[in-house]
Amino acid sequence: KNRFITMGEIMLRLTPPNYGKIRAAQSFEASYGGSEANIALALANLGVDSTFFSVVPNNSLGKSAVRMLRANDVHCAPVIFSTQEETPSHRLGSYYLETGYGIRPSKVTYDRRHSAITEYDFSKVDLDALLEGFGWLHLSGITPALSKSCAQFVLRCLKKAKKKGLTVSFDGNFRSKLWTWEEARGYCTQCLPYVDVLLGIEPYHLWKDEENYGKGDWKDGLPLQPGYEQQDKVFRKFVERYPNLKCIARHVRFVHSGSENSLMAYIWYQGRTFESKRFTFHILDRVGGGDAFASGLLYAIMNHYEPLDMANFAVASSVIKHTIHGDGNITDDVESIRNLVNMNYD
Ligand code: KDG
Repeated sequence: KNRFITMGEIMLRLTPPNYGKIRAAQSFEASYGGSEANIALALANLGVDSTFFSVVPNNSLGKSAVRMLRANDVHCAPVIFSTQEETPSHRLGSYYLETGYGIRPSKVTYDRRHSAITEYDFSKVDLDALLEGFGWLHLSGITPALSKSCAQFVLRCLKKAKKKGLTVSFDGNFRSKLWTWEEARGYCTQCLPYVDVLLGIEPYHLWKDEENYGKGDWKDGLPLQPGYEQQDKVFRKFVERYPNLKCIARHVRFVHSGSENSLMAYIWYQGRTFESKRFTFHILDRVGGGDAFASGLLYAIMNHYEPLDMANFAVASSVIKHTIHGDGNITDDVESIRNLVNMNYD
């Protein structure tokens, strides 16, 4: 029943070693990442039956990306290895990550235009067949920002999944390098009626508050840090408008000095807002932290955790990811996250 499927772009990630600067790099460490792939991997690591769908070029790069997921127990049977005729640029997207250190933030440089997934004609995909047998679909606001065909496909997936009775989760995942706020807001608004579990609404927190729209404390990637009341109000507004939403989650980061930072979360579940513990820790690599949060939350919902425990588990999952190099939350088991949740922590 909990068979899980997600769809999105997987990319080659190139990172200068030892927190180096790209401008001085003489070598790059290669790994693979992409929000939805990260979630598929994290859930598989926790023992969930997890499937990934994407389009990659049928060359060594595409095959290596998929092999990495397979090595992490992700099912990749639906992945399309496209031919050069189907995707003329025949590229696997990539991104360069300059890992931040202390006060110096991480920097992502995309090299993903014309990647195979953006050039593929998704009208060829039989969605009924693709989603058959799954209980849960996860999508994000990154894929629709990639191309028109991707955007159409994501909406088709959402509608079909609802029709077939799957639980649908959606992470807003705003990427300012791919589209504008207005575009993202317009598109995501169309998705909301089909969503059960909503994440990544940080940049969208003023969606309904037209008067303040775009003027909030969200600036240059720094999130507004809401208190309980304020967050509860935002959640209520969302649910009033979209009563289909069963859970809304908000991952909040507080940046302290140096590499110290704290994370906590608010989740809306069964008509109430719950506030998680707050974890303070040092960051090793924060890329993929939001995906680890999402996968932790999804896991907790799938396993019927109590709402407060869901919020704590999701944050703890993200905290662990922040201590691991690479996008993927390579956790040993559920226990390692539970231990962190149960730790007497301040
Ligand atoms: O959440 C992590 C992602 O940002 C990273 O894997 C790259 O998917 C990516 C994107 O589009 O930013």
